[in-house]
Amino acid sequence: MEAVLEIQEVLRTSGRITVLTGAGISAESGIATFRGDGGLWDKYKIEDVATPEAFKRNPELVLEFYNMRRRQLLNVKPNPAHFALARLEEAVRDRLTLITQNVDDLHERAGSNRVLHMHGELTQARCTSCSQVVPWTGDISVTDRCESCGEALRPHIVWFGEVPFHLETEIPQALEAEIFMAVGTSGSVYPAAGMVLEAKLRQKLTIEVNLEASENTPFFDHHLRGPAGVVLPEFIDACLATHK
Ligand code: BV8
Ligand code: ZN
Repeated sequence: MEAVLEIQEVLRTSGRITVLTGAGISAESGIATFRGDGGLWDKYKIEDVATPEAFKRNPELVLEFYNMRRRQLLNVKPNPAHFALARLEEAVRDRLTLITQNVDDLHERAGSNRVLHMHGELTQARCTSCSQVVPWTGDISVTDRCESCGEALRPHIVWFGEVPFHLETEIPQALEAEIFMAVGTSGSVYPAAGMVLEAKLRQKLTIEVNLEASENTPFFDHHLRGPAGVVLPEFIDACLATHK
C-alpha cells in the first residue's frame, strides 16, 4: 500500500514520524471513548465534570469522575495498538514523537518511553495552589493535601477551557515531522484537532487510523479504517519489515 512505501522511505532516510492518539486507541482495552455509543459524554455532561468551574462548584463529583476512571486502570491492559507504537519507538527511537490526548497509562505500560500527555494523566495529582505534580494511583479526596504547601489537590488533567501541555515547543517541533499519523480520535476537540491541518500546511504526509470517518477525515492523505488493535500492528509491522 502506498502509505507503507512512503513510511518505509521516511524510515530509510532517517525522517521523523509524529503520532497523535485519542480515546479510540484504548477502546479495545475496555476504556470508554468520549463519543459514540457508550461514550463518557453520554453519561456525564462536560460542564459538570471536566471544567475548572465544575471543580469549584462540586469538587466531590469531579474527583469521583476521575477516581472512577483511575480505578479502572487497575483492570485494563494495553492492546496490540499500544504495543505496535512501542515497537515503532524501539525501531526509530527519537525520530518518533508520540503525543496522546488520553489520560490513561496504557502507552507507558506497553513500553513507550517518551509519551507527551497533552491533556494530562490520571496517575498524577496537582496542587491547586503551588501546582506541584505528584504520582497518584489511588483516589483523590477533598481532604487530601499538598505535601509542600498544604493546599488541596486536583487531578493533573487539562479540563475544557484550560490550556493543553506541550503547546509551546514539543508539539510545534513534532509538526515538522515528515509524517503525521492520528490514531483513534474524532478530531472534535481543539487545539489537538487542529494538528492535522498544521501538518498539511507544512506539506507533510498525513495518515488517519480510525474505526470510522472522523471530523478530520477529509484532511488526511491516507485512511486506514478498522479497529486500531487490528489495523495498526499490521501497518507498523509492514512499515518496519524492511527497516533495519
Ligand atoms: C483550550 C482530558 C484555550 C479530560 C480532554 C468554549 C470555551 C472554552 C474552550 C472552548 C470553547 N469552545 C471550544 C473550545 C475549545 C475546546 C474544544 O475544543 N471544545 C470542543 C468540545 C468544541 N478545547 C478546550 O477547551 C481545550 N483548551 O481551548 O484552551 C487555549 C488553547 C490553545 C491555546 C491557548 C488557549 C482543552 C481541551 C482538553 C479537554 N480535555 N481530555 C478527560 O479525559 O476527562 S478532551 C477529551 O476529548 C480527550 O482528551 C480528547 O482530546 C477529546 C476528544 O476525544 P477523542 O480522543 O477524539 O475521543 P472521542 O471519543 O471523541 O473519539 C474516539 C474516536 O475513536 C472516534 O472517532 C471513534 O470512531 C474512534 N474509535 C473508537 N473505537 C476505535 C476507534 N478507532 C480505532 N479503533 C477503535 N477500536
Ligand atoms: Zn502545593
